[in-house]
Amino acid sequence: MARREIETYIWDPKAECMSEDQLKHVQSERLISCVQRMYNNAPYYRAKMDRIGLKPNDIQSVDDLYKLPFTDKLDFRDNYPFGTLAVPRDEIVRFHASSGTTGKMKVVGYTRNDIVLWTDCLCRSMSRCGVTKGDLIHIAYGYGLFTGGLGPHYACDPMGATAIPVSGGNTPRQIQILREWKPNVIMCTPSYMLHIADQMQEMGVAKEEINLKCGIFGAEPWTIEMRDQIEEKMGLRAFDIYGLSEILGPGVGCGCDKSDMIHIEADHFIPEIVDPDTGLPLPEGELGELVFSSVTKEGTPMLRYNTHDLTRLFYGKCECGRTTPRMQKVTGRADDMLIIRGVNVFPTQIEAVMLTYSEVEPHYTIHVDRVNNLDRMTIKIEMSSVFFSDSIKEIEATEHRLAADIASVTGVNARIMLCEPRSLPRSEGKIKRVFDERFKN
Ligand code: DLL
Repeated sequence: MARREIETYIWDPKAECMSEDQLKHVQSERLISCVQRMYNNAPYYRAKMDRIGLKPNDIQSVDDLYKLPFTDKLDFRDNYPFGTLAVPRDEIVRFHASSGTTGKMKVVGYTRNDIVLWTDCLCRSMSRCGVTKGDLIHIAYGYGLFTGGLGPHYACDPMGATAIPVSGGNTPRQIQILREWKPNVIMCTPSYMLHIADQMQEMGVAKEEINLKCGIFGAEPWTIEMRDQIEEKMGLRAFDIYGLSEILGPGVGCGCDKSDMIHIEADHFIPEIVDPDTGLPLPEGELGELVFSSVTKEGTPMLRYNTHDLTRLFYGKCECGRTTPRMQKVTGRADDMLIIRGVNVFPTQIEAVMLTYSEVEPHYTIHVDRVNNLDRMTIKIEMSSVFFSDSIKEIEATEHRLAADIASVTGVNARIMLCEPRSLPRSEGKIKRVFDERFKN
């Protein structure tokens, strides 16, 4: 099926279409100034630099980035709640937070300028997906400490668009608004969009009764196959938006209408890909961990923050006209990667296989446990309601075919359990699909 055509826009051509040299110049100036600010105002980072004898003057351009020490989620844990701020607390106009290790949240502060920066980045993202003046935007990301709701909410104003702050949950009400208010843009997690699509089907609401031209989905890994399903089920054009609280929230990067990759706002967030084992920078196109330096942030700037998201970076001009670096869709997290009997397995690999089967729905959970000291992976997948009425024999045959296909892609034999339609948990936010029982006492 041909993908729906929609008109998209470049919000800020000056920033999004710079030459390589211009971008490098802007990044270098901003990096030098950020290192200086961090050294002077963020004692935890100054200590990291002192430990390796690095002075702000040692950083003269973006080529020196690799000399700087990394930061990661442990810096938030160790400096909880406000120790990562690089400005006095009373210059912060808003806090957001996401869950961190050992129950301590990663707390991020935004100054007034940070909010303007965030809004500007989201205007770039949303224009890239075809949002324009007069659009009616259904925001079903959670509002609150999570960045998904309030970030896009405030970007609607400068774009001249109208926000409907629905937040997550209460799916029948979401559908009522989609049907009666007829928003033409929706923003939520891809798994929640599928859940809404299912509920619509159950309630007998056809996609022709709603009016969505595009959906801006993110906050969790999803595949191209899942994107195609969403587009088919909802009759919209689906875009991938990426971000993390520690760096900004949504809007660190977003897809365009000409490629399957995500453009990064690299004048603000300098990306690198590093080897997960050695931490050494990897060249263009190599798979590794994504690292960002948020050089224009004031409240909580981060230098060389390791996201642990696995992806690849590509440079050069995109067909859409932008020259900003592009990252491939995130395939998973280095720390989410499952190692089953020594083999690295990503949930997205399993999802991609599953979605080629018309007998099943894209709702699944992966369970890993250990029997007689051997890892065992069980994948529960929901059957489609049409297939569910078929014979046990056919169900078993499909389970075997799925197991064989998944084994050939991942290299791991898994037990497949096809389940009744609507029997697996749904999510109104980020979905938890992996249940690893191996390391519990
Ligand atoms: O999820 C921010 C966000 C909100 C992004 C709404 C997009 C839309 P956190 O809760 O801090 O922030 O989680 C960040 O989520 O490191 C990735 O592992 C994952 N993630 C975010 N966007 C994507 C995406 C928000 N488009 C973590 N594809 C990140 C894959 C994503 N993973």
